[in-house]
Amino acid sequence: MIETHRHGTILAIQIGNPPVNALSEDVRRGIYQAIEAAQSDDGISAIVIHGAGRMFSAGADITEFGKPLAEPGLAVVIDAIEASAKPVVAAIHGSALGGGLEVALGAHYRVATASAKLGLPEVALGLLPGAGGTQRLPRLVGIPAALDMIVLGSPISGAKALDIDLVDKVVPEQRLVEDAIAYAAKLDRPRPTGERAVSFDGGEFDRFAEQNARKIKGLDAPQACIEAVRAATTLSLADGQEKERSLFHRLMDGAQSKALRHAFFAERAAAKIDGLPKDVALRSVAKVGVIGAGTMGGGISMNFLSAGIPVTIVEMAEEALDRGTGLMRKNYEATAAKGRMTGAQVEGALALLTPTLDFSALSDCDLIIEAVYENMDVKKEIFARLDGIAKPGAILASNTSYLSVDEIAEVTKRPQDVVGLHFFSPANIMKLVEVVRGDKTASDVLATGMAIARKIGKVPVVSGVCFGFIGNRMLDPRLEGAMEMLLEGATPDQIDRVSVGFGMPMGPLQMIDLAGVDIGWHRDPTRIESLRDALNALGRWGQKAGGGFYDYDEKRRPLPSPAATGIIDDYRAKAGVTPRAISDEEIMVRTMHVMVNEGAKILSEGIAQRASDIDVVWIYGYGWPRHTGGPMFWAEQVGLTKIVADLERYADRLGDDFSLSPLLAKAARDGRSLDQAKAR
Ligand code: T1G
Repeated sequence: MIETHRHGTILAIQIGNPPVNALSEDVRRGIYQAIEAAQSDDGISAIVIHGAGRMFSAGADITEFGKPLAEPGLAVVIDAIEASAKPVVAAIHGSALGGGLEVALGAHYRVATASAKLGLPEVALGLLPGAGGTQRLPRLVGIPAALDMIVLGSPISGAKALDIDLVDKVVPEQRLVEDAIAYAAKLDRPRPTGERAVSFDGGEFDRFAEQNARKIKGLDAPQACIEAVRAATTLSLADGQEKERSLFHRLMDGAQSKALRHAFFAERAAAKIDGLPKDVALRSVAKVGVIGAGTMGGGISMNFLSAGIPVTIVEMAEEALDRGTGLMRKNYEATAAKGRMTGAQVEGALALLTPTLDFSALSDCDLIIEAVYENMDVKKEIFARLDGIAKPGAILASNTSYLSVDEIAEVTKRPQDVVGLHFFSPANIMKLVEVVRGDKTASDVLATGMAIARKIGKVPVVSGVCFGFIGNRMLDPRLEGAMEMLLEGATPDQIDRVSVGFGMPMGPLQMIDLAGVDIGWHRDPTRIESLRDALNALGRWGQKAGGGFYDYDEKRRPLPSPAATGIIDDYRAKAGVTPRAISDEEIMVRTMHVMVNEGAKILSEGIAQRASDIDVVWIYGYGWPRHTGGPMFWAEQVGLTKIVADLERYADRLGDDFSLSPLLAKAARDGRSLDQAKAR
């Protein structure tokens, strides 16, 4: 855990707690004892603290949260560092995050590598830096930089930290400890951060709040972070820490932090494939093939190109190929215009792209992703051809969003090499990838699918094979409920407002407008068998046609549509429906509770490995508000008994094909979580 080494009169304290040097109880005690012992050791003139392995420290040990805190608490350790009569230097490489950076702030001086990542991401866990960070950082870097790092959780590099005086020196990684020791040997006095005053003009807080209003709206932690930083401008260090501590404990006990900590661990749990050895040998993916240069094929290709992986993209016709590659360039240039990529990076990425009409060009690809029209016959034809072209051992993936990977695999002689890689649109932006394991998908193919998704910056979740996998299968009852209530008397805005008020980025009807009201439409305007048919028949195909359930302004903001209202009223009249008032509670049950019910079925069927995987799908695939933890975590916080009772209360309106999940009913009855109920 903690090792100390002497280098002349310099004491080096090494934090060693793999994999991320979390500041667990033993680490805190070890640092505290080493600092205290050094005070009375005349042979020591200065102290260096550094991390073993790949980083300085990822901060407090999050696994200890919720348990009684063992002394010494982190703030006590950091106060002891700052109170040291001998200068203390923090030597930072890799990550210094959360409490890790707070340890460095307690030190009197800081040395870092240029590529080090220094940050206070506690706000992402629904917390705030609780060991002096909100008080010491403003004293070192001023209010604007402190607010960015603390309220937005934005990390900075060692090089940037030097620019803003957060670190005193930047040194090469291979000489970090050596240079820090040499630097410490020249120091003759401590430099307590707490003795500094905060320089500010008072306007920073208003300017920050104005610029970031949307990002922090409705979230407890950002507001508390601002309050704590403001305290640093008026209170002494000790009083400011008192304020920080009380705000921290209030957040820790709050629902939002519990949900955000759940989401943190859920994302990491999703990377684990039950029953698969952690070290299964992965297949090498040096070259990727993509079939289809449409919106999805282009977006998928960009992920690999941006990660430096060459892509051969195949289309049937020159015009489609040119349109697809043109759209990729346009998307890259839009990113560059926002300053997120340089022109050279754009050209570098596109230089790795090989557009072709020649299907056999895929023969040297290690992973081939089919991203064509969502039609099983088309997909089967492509996989049959692939079987004869792809090299042995190539992974054959379909980007299908609903269809059976097993059925697709059956047309090949290598079903073990077939897997689903379901990207979410826009594929170059959305982080979720459902990695769909077929009955015959080999373990190393599944593991490679998960690893390559992470390599291109995605969040992968394993799904079994069913219609719609995890996310879209839960989306279906949500959309059906919305359409039914629209027919029964609710307005589009009333239905969507419930979801948006809950924190979803958009409601179900806005989502249909975005995706296309005409998706799955039979295209016969004379055949009107549903509300969607009625809208489609009159060209109200959604945003792409200028309007669907809503009209849209020049900024594509949804507006109530008199035209859509008229079509809906006419359809109701023809269907003999007398509109009725529908409560927000009913809308919640028929668009949200029904998803939880479907999620419980997905869990009980083994399509999802664990309830938290379903949460990850909805947070990263559909924008479920992270501060509520995802649909399954949220349902457990609401209480499964209440969820079941609500569904039963509206049973007569949930349609004939609705059935309550037995697992959900059992978990509610037994007072257990869904995972516990499944395990019994
Ligand atoms: N505590 C305990 N375990 C942690 C941890 C932490 N702080 N950070 C990561 N892990 C585990 C993680 O669950 C995984 O476990 C393994 O380490 C590898 O992590 C008082 C209150 C540092 C950028 O928010 O951002 O300090 O799954 O897969 O991709 O003010 O980990 O292998 O069993 O993420 O290389 C604030 C959280 C804490 C940083 C490395 N700190 N960590 O990424 O590895 S609160 C954070 C990260 C705090 C103080 C407050 C990342 C990373 P397993 P990984 P990675």
